[in-house]
Amino acid sequence: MGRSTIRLLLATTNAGKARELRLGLGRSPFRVLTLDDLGIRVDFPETGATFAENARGKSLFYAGISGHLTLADDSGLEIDALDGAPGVYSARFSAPGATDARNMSKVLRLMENVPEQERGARFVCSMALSHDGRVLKTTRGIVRGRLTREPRGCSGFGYDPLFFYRPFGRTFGELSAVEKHPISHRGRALARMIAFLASEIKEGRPSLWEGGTARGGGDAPGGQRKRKLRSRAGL
Ligand code: ITT
Repeated sequence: MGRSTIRLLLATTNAGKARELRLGLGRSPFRVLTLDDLGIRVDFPETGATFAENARGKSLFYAGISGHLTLADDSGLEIDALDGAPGVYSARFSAPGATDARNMSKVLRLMENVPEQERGARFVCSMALSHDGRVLKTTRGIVRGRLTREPRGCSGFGYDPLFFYRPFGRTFGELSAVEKHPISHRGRALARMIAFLASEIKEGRPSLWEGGTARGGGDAPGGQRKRKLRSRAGL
């Protein structure tokens, strides 16, 4: 498979997310870029009431700045006993710009007197893919687990050391990236996004990636354009 010229921007400032997304896209035909690679330092203000709203806004925002096909992930932890909190506030639960350690301490404090059978929680991930002012696809992934009473393990990021995943008998903080990916909320949302991208590429639909910053090559007849796109995608 030749090296692809189709660029896909990961619209995240979170290094943990970026690592996991890169892992999941490892065998895809895209040339994966980060905001850092493009020198984009501006922050998207997340004011949405839902993960889906924030993911759409984030992907449109960075697609507009970069001109590239752009994938955004908005995600977080929803705790049953806290009526779904921290939810969309997961990253800044204890304070704006909070550390993972402080966010985990707050969760543990709030959950201190919650009995075992009421410690259910889920991670949710909404993804949105945008280009040229349009959201092309949204997907969602969820994984259920249970909150521990103290952090366990130091893999991953965010609330991973508190999130006990029963089928593996370990917290996400005790899983390797390769173990976490296929069963995680992010891995599940990404698998759906990759399936969409693969079918778009197979069909040779040009809307996703024509040109670096704008549409281009639009004068190729259908079959020729399809072949060109498939070959650019390394298929
Ligand atoms: P970007 O918006 O730049 O992508 P962010 O960290 O602000 O980065 P979100 O607003 O989507 O991203 O907040 C996600 C937070 O939810 C993240 O900071 C963690 O605290 C938590 N989270 C999401 N996915 C997680 C995971 O796989 N493991 C542990 N915690 C996770």
